Amino acid sequence: MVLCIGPEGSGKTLLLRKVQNSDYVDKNTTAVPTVGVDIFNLIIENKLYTIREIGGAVAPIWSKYFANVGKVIYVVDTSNLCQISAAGVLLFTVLVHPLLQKAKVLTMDQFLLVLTKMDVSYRQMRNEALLMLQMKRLQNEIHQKITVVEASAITGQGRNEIIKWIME
Ligand SMILES: Nc1nc2c(ncn2[C@@H]2O[C@H](COP(=O)(O)OP(=O)(O)OP(=O)(O)O)[C@@H](O)[C@H]2O)c(=O)[nH]1
Ligand SMILES: [Mg+2]
Repeated sequence: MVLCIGPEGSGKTLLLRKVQNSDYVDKNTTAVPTVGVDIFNLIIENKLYTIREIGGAVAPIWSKYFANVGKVIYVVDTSNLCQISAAGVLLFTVLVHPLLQKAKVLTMDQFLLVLTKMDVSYRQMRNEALLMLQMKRLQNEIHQKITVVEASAITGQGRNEIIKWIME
């Protein structure tokens, strides 16, 4: 099972809808905050993948879902640098959680960091975001690889990379 988490309003729901169906989302599509959990089923090459999004509003109970998780997608809003430090703190608490360590999510390159809303971000904000998330320090501390993808639910940027990563 794939778990999708990230701060409130970071763009998880819209991104997963876009991943599910590239025609579904355009610049007029909106999403409402996820109350609790949302399930997205994805069929790729006749295989079913289930992605479970947990709303940012219930971040304190994300860890309840860590037990049987195979992969984690962490979504950050690149256009909102004010929110990014908070996103980084949350990310750190996720990465060091014993259940995820136990689930070996971190030992097998199963952690995807999605920098989304790139359609409303500047190219340089990617680097700014990674700096603010303290990625270098994080990578050193957890000794594991985190894959980073730039994405947008509006333009579909990153969609193929995300699908490929889910299938791996
Ligand atoms: N410009 C732009 N806006 C986006 C993008 N993704 C999401 N949004 C907008 O950001 C807002 C929040 O998006 P959601 O997908 O609901 O965010 P979420 O992470 O699921 O939020 P919670 O469920 O509350 O945790 C909505 O108004 C979306 O329309 C994107 O790639 N580009
Ligand atoms: Mg949502």
